[in-house]
Amino acid sequence: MSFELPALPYERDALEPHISKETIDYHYGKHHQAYVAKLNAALKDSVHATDSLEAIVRNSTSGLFDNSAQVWNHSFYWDSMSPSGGGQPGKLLADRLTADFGSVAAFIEQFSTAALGRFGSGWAWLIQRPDGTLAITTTANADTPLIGPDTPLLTCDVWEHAYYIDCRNDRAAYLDAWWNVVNWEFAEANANLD
Ligand code: MN3
Repeated sequence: MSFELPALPYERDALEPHISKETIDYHYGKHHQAYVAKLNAALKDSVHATDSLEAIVRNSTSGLFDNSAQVWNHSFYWDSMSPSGGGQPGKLLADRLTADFGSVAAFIEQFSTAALGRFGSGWAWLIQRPDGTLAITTTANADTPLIGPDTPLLTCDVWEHAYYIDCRNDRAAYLDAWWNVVNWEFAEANANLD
């Protein structure tokens, strides 16, 4: 079994002017594609060769983990953005963000601070703890909450390849742009807000 690059959930220019088509051409068309190719190469003759992507992420190490997790993380990242994103979350999610962070604005500020503070390459996440509370975390390199007890709701890629075309080295400017395309509906759909 081999994996294919999953389809983008929108056209490559759909996030403009916030995320450029050129960024998507490289980030999706080159970087994500390369993780898929390296995953398939690493799976040859592996005991994980017939496993699902999630199972490989949860049960592998080293290169197999790095590439499978990066394939999964990137698909989750594309879904974390939408051409109709940005603005304010729906009431259900807004109420929970307000309960756990003080306000939606406070959540956005805390998430941005965490994303800015992630040293080197990695990811910022909104997660739901097993007790139901929402929390912000960051992971390094390919690391992902998928391997732990928390449920990932939303992610922002803070590897430099996510923003160097549009923003050069300015991660803060990328984050400012990112909130204009954040997919609140995806985050809410991933959460259990009963
Ligand atoms: Mn990336």
